[in-house]
Amino acid sequence: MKKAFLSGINGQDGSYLAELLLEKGYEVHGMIRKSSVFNTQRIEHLINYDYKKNDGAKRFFIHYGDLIDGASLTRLLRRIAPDEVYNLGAQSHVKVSFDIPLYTGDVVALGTVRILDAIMDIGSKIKFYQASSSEIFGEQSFSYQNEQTPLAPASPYACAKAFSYWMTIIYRKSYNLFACNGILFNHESPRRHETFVTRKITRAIARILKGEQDILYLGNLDAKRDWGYAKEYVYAIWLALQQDQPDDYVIATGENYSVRDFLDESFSLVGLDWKKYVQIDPRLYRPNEVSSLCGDAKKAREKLNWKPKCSFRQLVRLMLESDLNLEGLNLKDFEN
Ligand code: NAP
Ligand code: G4F
Repeated sequence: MKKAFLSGINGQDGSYLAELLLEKGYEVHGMIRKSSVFNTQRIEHLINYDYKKNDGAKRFFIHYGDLIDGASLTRLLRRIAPDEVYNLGAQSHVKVSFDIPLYTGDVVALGTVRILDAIMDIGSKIKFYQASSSEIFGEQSFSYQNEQTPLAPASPYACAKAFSYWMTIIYRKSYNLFACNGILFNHESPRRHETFVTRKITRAIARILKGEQDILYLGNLDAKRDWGYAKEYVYAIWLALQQDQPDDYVIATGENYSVRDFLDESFSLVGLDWKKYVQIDPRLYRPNEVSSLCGDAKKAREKLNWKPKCSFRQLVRLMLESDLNLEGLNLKDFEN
């Protein structure tokens, strides 16, 4: 039975990837950091569900640790001896990274090296996945970004991700480590944190319909992103580590839409005009915005045989449906 170790297991991707690995029969070990409030909301169903091996022993484990604490990482990896390590943990908010650049760099950039070094200490047979990001491309003149596109990070977060992207490649080349980067474009789901724009919008619509919110404050409505469905993207993450050779892959839908498009699509599903609710708050603008990102995932299609199925419209719908349900509402009751 394969063993996997995941940092960031309580994040959007960590929770979906843990589900996938458990379905595939893995023993799954997830790392959570100590926080003053409960931070296991996305994996409660996994903790409470008794995943068992054939011999009746448990298959799902949670451990305390932190990407800024290298000793904890080495200790955990030595004790668990995983076959695969997925580094999904991060201070993942681009705008927040301008406020806490040092912390972001510590977690996102140095945290990756701490895991790579722990793997080197223990044994280089471990396969390693690094959660890289389309943000490393920054502002581009190319309409589509792929594995050959030069990096031009535009935020502390992107710069830290660019550092860990290169360190993953450097460790692969220098020490023959099975280390892969997944360069994932934006991917969303009902488990997306509410501070990201898609979920902020769908959550607000549900609250507006419930009479709990009147105004939705947003920043730049013109930014365009290539938005896919997180559940499909974690399958690509897993596929990357099942190949014979380590490599780097862009994972994207190949279509992009603006924040304004997302507003049009989501509000119109419940028969509302977003212009009556949305107000621009200049504080939500970034000091340095990336105006447009759109991925070319040809390599993943050809080498991993991966392609996304969920369309932009389906994604908006499934997120909205989920947020309405959380408020005790039903999307069908609002559709024309
Ligand atoms: P997420 O929901 O923000 O999850 C990140 C997780 O990292 C959280 O569970 C968080 O723990 C944990 N974390 C934060 N600081 C940590 C630390 N110091 N030590 C250990 N864990 C820490 O992010 P996601 O959307 O699932 O994304 C997963 C990864 O892919 C991230 O690295 C992100 O940067 C990257 N990525 C995401 C996207 C996207 O569109 N979603 C696209 C490209 C790349 P708490 O729960 O305690 O906060
Ligand atoms: O939802 P966002 O915060 O996502 P962003 O910045 O694209 O980053 C996400 O995707 C990256 C992959 O490309 C990941 F690496 C990263 O970890 C994260 O998951 O913002 C999307 C766009 C931006 O252009 C932003 O300026 O929406 C715009 N926006 C407009 N109003 C807003 C808001 N973003 C947020 N978070 N909140 C707003 O009120």
